[in-house]
Amino acid sequence: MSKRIYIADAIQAVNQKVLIQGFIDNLRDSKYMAFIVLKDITGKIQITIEKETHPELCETISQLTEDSVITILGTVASNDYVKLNGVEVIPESIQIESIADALPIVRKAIPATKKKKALERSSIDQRIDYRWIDLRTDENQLMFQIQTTMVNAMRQYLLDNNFIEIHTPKLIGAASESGADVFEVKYFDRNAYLAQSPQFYKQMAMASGLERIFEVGPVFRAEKSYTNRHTTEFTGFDLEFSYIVSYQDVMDLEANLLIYMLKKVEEKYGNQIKEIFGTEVIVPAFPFPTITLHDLYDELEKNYGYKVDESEKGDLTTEAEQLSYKWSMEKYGHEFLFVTGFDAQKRAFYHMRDENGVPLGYDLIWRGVEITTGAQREHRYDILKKQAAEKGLEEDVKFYLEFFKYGCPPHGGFGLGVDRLTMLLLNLGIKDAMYIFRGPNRLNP
Ligand code: AMO
Repeated sequence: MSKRIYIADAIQAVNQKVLIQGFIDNLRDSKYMAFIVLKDITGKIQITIEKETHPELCETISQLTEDSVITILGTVASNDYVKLNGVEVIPESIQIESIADALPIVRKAIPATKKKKALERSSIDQRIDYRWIDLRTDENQLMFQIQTTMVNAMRQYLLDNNFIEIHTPKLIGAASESGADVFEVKYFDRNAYLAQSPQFYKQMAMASGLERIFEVGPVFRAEKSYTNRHTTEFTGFDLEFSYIVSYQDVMDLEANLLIYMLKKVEEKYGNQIKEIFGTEVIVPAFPFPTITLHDLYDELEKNYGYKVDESEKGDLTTEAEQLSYKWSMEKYGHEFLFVTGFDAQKRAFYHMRDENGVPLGYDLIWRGVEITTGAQREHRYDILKKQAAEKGLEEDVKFYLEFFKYGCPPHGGFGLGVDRLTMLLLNLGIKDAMYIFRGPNRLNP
């Protein structure tokens, strides 16, 4: 028995005998001929069976269905009439590994033919019910290859800049972001929480002298949001580093990290992303434009007549987030925008504040969606304790405050949502961009 090879390699192996395996992407079985398009993670190839010359294969072929998994031993032949790469496999044997029932979802709209009515694409919620089948499409498989390159490039950038990768606990004793959005879980005879971010533990690494750390891991949010960018569990790309002078250092690092990543993605997948997802990967220029929240509201009102009540101006509204994209494209031709100058009431207690009480932090908006919150952190024990107390958190975060009592360097960092990055890069909604979405009404599959 020969060894299985990838279809992409089989396409190159003209006149050679190959063993290939995969899903049946397309099947046409007529009286004299049968054509199978076989797909694996690397590509597709046509299998051509002339029934008269291979009567022994007919019984097997009659059992086949689309999406069944088969093993083919055959010879690759070049044939200019074959649209798919000009090659076909003439099989010696076909082995059925697994037969697929009729599929319960329509992954892609099917246009009407003379014999059959058009079929609409199933909704994303129906497709998530059968996500493993939905993930077999070329687009979805490409998405995860792109995401791999994306995360890998960011990891590589940080490793090249002396960052250490850590893994913090996801079962924790206190809410790190807001008490309202935390999942409580039973923990023996008491309650624990699912981490809403690695915030406390990435800062602990600063107090541990690790200087520069990052983590890629699950983040849980008990938010009852039904939007195309919220989920109750996502993958966070978080980092923290010491001896910064200001939060500008954090913004600069993030901008350079994203430029590096988008360059890698563009080089490897730019053309395919354009062709398959219909959107361009633009490698942004350094520095990214920055604006204060106050000035942004002024600009949005001046340019687009967008008005919000004074009471809402301490934070970014969703509409302002979306409009800010239009503004930054018109003003700077830049897809990214840093927004600073948030109201301390709306921001986490751990952000350092300036002499006027304004948090030294930012949000980063890409294509009209927040992808990051970052800040210089308050590392001075007494001030941090006071800021926690102001938000009524002093008792809950007592263990965290201890991190700052025995020496801790000045530091800052940010949290970046991997699912949002993927979604924006490929112009998708979050449900399409995640391996399996989790929402208030979605815990299965
Ligand atoms: P924040 O709460 O802004 O900041 O989260 C950081 C980033 O995580 C992503 N994100 C989400 N993605 C999908 N669904 C959600 N419900 C969701 N909530 C957040 C976004 C967001 O910008 N500790 C701080 C970060 C820091 O200061 O280091 C924090 O968690 O992309």
